[in-house]
Amino acid sequence: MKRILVAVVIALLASCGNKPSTTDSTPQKNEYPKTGQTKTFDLTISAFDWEVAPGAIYHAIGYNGAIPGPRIEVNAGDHVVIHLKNEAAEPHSVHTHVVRFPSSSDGVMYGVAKPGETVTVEWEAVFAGTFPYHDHAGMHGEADGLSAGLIGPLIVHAPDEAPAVENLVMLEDMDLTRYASLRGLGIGDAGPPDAGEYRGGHQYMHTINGRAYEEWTPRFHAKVGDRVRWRVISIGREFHTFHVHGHRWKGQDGAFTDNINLGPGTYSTFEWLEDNPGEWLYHCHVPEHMEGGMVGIYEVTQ
Ligand SMILES: [Cu+2]
Repeated sequence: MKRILVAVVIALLASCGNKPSTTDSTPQKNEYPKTGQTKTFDLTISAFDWEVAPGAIYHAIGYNGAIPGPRIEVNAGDHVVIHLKNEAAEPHSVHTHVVRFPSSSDGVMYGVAKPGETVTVEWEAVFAGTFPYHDHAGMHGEADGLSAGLIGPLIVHAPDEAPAVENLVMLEDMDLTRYASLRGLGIGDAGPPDAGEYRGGHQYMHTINGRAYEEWTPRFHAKVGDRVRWRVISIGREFHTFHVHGHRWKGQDGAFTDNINLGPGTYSTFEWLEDNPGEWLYHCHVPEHMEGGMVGIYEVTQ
């Protein structure tokens, strides 16, 4: 009898181990309670020319005329409604990561806007963090939409988040065939490359927030003593790293790092208390990607 009781207790303990811990307060594992608030956004998909770098004109398709599209910024627990209007020539959608939604809002088989159509998708933003949203029309139609520019950031603030200077970074790989002109590579009417214009084999291909090279990518600013929060999303075709000079932060494994790995469709939110003034590079550490434009400047003043 005693042996049976021990076996039952062991079996119960084993089954408990398969369930989510009720004491785990990690936001990625536990949903935040609903706020009762609804946040509504209008996204219009259209074709437009986008300047990836001075003179580098890209035949883009994007959300609201920019790469990336607008920030969808909400609080954890908010209900999100998006009216998606498609003014482009092909079906497109808006799909996102780490929210709860019905399959009708997935943007793959359902929730897709045909040319001229407006559809509504709804998400429950119950997890905090930084995530991408992007086109996902059709089971295999994702890559073209992403490289055309149909990408954007979803920022979900946790209720206990400390106020911070926030730096948003979207790493994206641009498609060389979509350029109307490209200085240095002699595409279109840009003319032959001048001496010294090449900076790498992947020139103008790798971008930060739709822009290439430090003269054109976001220049981030902070002051000593600021809490600085980085929201980094990788949404292109290739694997990147994200490296900031002169700083380190706690990576997802809890160890300190100054360079994190980001595959396509991954993201990271991290922060530090600023204590190192100066002009610092931030960039992908793959040499061809950095030489191809994935580099910017972070300036810290006293
Ligand atoms: Cu890279």
